[in-house]
Amino acid sequence: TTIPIKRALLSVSDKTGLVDLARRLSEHGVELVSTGGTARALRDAGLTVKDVAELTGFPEMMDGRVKTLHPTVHGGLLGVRDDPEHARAMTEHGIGAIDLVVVNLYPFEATVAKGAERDEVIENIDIGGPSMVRSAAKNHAYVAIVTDPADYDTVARGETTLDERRRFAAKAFATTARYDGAIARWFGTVDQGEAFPDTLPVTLKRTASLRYGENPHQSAAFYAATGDTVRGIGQARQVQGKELSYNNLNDADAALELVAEFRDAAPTCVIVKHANPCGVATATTLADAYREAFACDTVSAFGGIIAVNRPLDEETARAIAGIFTEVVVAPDADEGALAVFAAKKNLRLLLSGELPNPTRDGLFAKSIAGGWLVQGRDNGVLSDDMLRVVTKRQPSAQELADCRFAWTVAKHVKSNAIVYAKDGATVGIGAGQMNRLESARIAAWKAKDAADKAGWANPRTIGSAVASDAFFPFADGLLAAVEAGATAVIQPGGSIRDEEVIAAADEAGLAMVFTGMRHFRH
Ligand code: 93A
Repeated sequence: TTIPIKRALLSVSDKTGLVDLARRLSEHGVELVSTGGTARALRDAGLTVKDVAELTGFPEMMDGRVKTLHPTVHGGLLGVRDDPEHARAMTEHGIGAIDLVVVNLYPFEATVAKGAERDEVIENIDIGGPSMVRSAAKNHAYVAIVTDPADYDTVARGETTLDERRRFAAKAFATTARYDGAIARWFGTVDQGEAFPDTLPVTLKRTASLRYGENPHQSAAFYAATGDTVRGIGQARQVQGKELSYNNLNDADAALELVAEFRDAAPTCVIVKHANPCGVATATTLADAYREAFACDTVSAFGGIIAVNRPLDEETARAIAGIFTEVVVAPDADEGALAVFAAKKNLRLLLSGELPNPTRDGLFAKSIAGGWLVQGRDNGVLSDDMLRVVTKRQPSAQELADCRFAWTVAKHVKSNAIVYAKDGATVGIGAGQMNRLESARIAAWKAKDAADKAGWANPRTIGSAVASDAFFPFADGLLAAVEAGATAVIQPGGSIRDEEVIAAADEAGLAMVFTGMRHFRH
């Protein structure tokens, strides 16, 4: 399974380490084939290299859009060497085997990040590169595909083992998946504006006449979005309790959308009041998650709207039934839970079925006087590659987990949102203030108040992680979090005073991560 490299195709945008690798390969007698810029760089370094054009009999054309997309290249990558039919086809068409491909792709993300015009971004969607990466990775039984400069050393010795080639292939597909993901996201955000049709193709159906609107002097109705794929609070089934009010539906929506962020997580409970979460927690059991969520703000939880990410069980239902609760939303409920709630005639229980996908697309509309503002759903979720530690201190694993948790909750808190979290539970939430400092102070004050009420020696913000839905424009909001005892911060970054804020964080020994994504919610 160790295969000597006889011929290598090198085609890289980022030419770091290229010459060194090529030199070592040619020392092992490897024939080098390259695309235009790569070949030039190698020749400049005094190496002998064949142009892909010589292989294919076609020049690079259409501004380089078509360079390597040719059967001579892909046949050389995909041909199964041990298959007589494949071998015959290769001989018949003069296709030579390629044993190693070294590719890194057009810098799509960097082009977007530097704020390039649309045409330049489109031109930086690499087609030929990923095609070679995928062909070679599929045929890893014979071909090594290197997409990561960290693997240059491994192949520079002139041969590869099957184990190595498998590892390279997995990396290669992960690379192209990430690459396509970035492109799809770019289309999603940039092109959404252009994708809006002149008239909106939505069909709404009145499914409820509500007693009144936000206030008793306002009339109201609910129009459900129709369609097989639509899923959300509008499609939930009420199994018991008083008629839902306008505010109930609005709050239940907020609760369900937030808990849906945790659909693949451990048991999670969300308590919402006035469309803001007042407690969110993840724990080993749903009942514990409820108790933890409740502990964040025992005052506000009264008359709250609760959503959970697991079918309701009897123990959780009993805990919830302990205080006055307006609405409970769950994917499902077992017999025991249903029996507990049946005794609470007024409590509205909504079963949603499978939780909605937080990353789904869709339109979000809000009416203003004289029209509707329509935007794509805020379906942005954190991925590891978005996180950038900007402080001297790295967050610990627990801090990072709490940062992510606080961030996800903050996405669902009205701006300006500040959320303190510790051990998978919110411990202080500041919502809807007109400046960030005040939200930070209110959240800390609420945590202190909760500690006083519970008789704890210290507020739980000590040692917590804090999330901010948008960047800190000044260091003051961050300093309020420091004062409250937070040790880790997660925020989008991007303020012109980032340096000042980072310096304040370093000074206080905080670990801070930037997400590059903002979650305003108004
Ligand atoms: O424009 S492409 O999508 N069409 C191709 O056929 C093609 N083949 C390789 N881009 C293509 N490439 C990419 O060119 C590689 O992925 C690499 O990033 C880049 C190397 O070009 P050069 O050698 O000219 O610098």
